[in-house]
Amino acid sequence: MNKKRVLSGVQPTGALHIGNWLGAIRNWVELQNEYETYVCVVDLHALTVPHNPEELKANTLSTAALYVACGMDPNKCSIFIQSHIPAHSELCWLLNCLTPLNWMERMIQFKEKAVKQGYNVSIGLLDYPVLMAADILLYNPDLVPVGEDQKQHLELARNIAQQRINSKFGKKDNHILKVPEPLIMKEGGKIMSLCDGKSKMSKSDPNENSRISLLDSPDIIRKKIKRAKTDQYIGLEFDNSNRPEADNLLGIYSMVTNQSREKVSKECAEMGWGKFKPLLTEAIISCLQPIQEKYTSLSKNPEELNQILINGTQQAKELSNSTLKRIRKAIGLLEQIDK
Ligand code: AQP
Repeated sequence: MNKKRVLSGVQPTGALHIGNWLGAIRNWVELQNEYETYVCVVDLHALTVPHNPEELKANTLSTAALYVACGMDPNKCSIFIQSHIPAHSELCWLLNCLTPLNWMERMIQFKEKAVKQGYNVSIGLLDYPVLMAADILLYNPDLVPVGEDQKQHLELARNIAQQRINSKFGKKDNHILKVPEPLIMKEGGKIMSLCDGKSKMSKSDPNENSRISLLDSPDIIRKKIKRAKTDQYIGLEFDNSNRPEADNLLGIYSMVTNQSREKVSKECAEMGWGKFKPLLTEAIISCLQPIQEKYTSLSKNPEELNQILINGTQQAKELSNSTLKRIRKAIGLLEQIDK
């Protein structure tokens, strides 16, 4: 029986942090054993906010290397860079012409990021969810792993596939595109900033101390956890809305030690911050150590990563080109005549 297919990606807008790992990449590592898995570095999405070209190049490469360092196995999945497959941009244009503007204006992420950028906000940022729909629909996945923050974008991709492509241009029993289902991950829903338990840990937060990056040295991790915001209470607990920092840091501790929430709740119920923070620090350092070692070894052998990306691109191109060809034909674009 054919395996079901999943697709996901991270945008190289900065150094990957433990939120990206616990909320996304660590889950993909499990998924690749069960599903036909495609993961990409969505560099075209990183252009939707102001960027520095040299940093973008470096972040794109290090994100791909971190996928492998975190356990994505090129023998079990296809790893590629979004912009290496022109079909993403082309399908984005086709979908742009079929997507009503008022669907886009409702997107929460656009509203939040647009406020931060003010009058300088780009059309690309408004269009981000259509590009994401193109990324997804090109690969006809059955499932798309999504965190809380991306649910609305996946819903848009489903609506475009169903209402704007299949219903308008497909035949009753012969759909052009698969309408993917969300795969809601059990763990790592939302890791919050170390400086404010109510806002999401983000690569692009200007305050470095708000996040633990996957490549932070043990000393940096110690400093960041030492500075992390706490409260005046003794004893760590989950789900107390007056204590978002306790909930967040205890959640991280539970995930990095692979212990249940019940177990860590009991362990830390009477513990003061002074005892908890060193415990959390050492747990983070030791679970990042194998990732950092693998990353260092990959950096010493760039040819290995290159080959992984060449193979992944080849596999992704075959699949995406066949979907694009089907859509082009269905919407009435004349087929190219090869000599
Ligand atoms: N704080 C988080 N907690 C849990 N999961 C998270 N993800 C991101 N931040 C957290 C998950 O990581 C995947 C890739 O994210 P992305 O880089 O494509 O977009 P993002 O959600 O916008 O990530 P950042 O780090 O916040 O980047 P910037 O600052 O550039 O916006 C997604 O599956 C996401 O859910």
